[in-house]
Amino acid sequence: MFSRFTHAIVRPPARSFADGLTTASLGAPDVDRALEQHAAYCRALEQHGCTLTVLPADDAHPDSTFVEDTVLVLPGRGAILTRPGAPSREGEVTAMLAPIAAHFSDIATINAPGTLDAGDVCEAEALVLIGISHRTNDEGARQLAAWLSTYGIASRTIDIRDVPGILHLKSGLVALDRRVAVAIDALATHPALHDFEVIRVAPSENYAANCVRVNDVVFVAEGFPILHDTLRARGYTLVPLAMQEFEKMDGGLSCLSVRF
Ligand code: CIR
Repeated sequence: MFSRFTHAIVRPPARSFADGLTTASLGAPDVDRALEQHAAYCRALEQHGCTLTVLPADDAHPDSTFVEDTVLVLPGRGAILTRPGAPSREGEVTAMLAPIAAHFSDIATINAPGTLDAGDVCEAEALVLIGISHRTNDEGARQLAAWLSTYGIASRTIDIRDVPGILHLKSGLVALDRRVAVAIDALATHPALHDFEVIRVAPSENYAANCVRVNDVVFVAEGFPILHDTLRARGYTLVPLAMQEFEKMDGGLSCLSVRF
């Protein structure tokens, strides 16, 4: 079983949120709506067992609400601060140090020339899948794999640079446990998933692949009935959440929190 989460770090979207990076053609996000959706996400984390550390919004970094990209944590063990692949996001990492240091004593870093966005890191208990993307390079993946191995955690890489429509590995693939993954078609048959049972996401619902198990439930984006029905039929209890304003900025459910 995945460890149970008792904490999460979150950061509300900044007033500058609409100035962040995006490849989506869904229009500009409404910041007030994004704040409401973020608040509902935070309430859901609290309702399902997480005490929140809420960082102040940061207008200087429009993408700073996507905290997951800045640090990878191994609950109860260590943390590694990343080196985001987009220059405009590099400065987001500094603010994570204090909240992470409050909970972890072993804190490592990804160093140049390595780059890594933790949205490219798909955790599956004692196995971690690392996406090589336009944000995470081979050197960043190598540094992460070396650090994970010090904790006895194996890793595999998946190159997503030619997979259209996803920014990070976890935009298209998540693990619900060590044996069950949710994936878009383009990733579902990747050799790195050979020992997983893969729940395929219908192409019309690709955005919903980025769901997150939080203790006894699975957080999913609202409005994707095919995946919802599939997961419910398999016995998962779902918590659908409004994510439309974050989708406009290429953000998924997982990237709004660091959970441990
Ligand atoms: C970016 O392009 O970096 C942000 N607009 C979205 C980051 C989303 N992060 C994630 O899916 N892990």
